[in-house]
Amino acid sequence: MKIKSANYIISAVGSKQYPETGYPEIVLVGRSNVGKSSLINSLCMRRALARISARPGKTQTINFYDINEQFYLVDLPGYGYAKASKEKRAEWGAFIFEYLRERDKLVLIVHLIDSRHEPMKNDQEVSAWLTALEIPYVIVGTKVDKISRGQRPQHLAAIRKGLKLTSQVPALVYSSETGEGRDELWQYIQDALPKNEALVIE
Ligand SMILES: Nc1nc2c(ncn2[C@@H]2O[C@H](COP(=O)(O)OP(=O)(O)O)[C@@H](O)[C@H]2O)c(=O)[nH]1
Ligand SMILES: [Mg+2]
Repeated sequence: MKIKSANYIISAVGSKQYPETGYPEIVLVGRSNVGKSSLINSLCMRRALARISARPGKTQTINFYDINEQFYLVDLPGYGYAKASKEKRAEWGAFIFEYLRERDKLVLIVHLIDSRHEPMKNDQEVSAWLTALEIPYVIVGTKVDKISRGQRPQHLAAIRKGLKLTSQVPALVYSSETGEGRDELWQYIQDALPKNEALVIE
């Protein structure tokens, strides 16, 4: 796996700011604090590509990262921030929906779930909603370094059950601390990219 370049492009607050290069997009979505920014940094082997926020849920932006000038990793705003108002939550849905509706180059949705806990109600709702889009969809259980090896299958099974995933939906575990799961996730990303893009990744 070779990352030749990884660059932050923009934190979009509206659709007019979305890039227009037409690259394929890999979307990351998850609860606030699930480890999305850490995963982006870990995937790209960069320490500070995505900001790791100590104050989650502050701004609702869609962040685009250009990888190898071939595709984008797209970081959607986290949902489920405990202190967010009802209005903010509705805003999340509308913003994300607009993005998902407008972009025709979405090739993979990566849904992050904290592998330590059973999926919460909003994880279930978002999962049902994302699956209905019929875009390739993969589950990533984050922070797996916090779980002993022996317990991992149980935790992954609990995620599957909680989200009512069909056996076709792949689920893997990830640790941004150790890099565990990195190669596996890149493989899914590579498989999701159009052939000519995939060739660039060694
Ligand atoms: N142990 C461990 N902690 C993590 C991992 N990923 C993220 N974290 C921690 O979880 C918190 C939230 O991470 P962040 O990436 O900002 O989450 P985001 O809100 O989803 O972008 C931070 O304190 C991170 O250091 C991981 O793989 N293992
Ligand atoms: Mg973040």
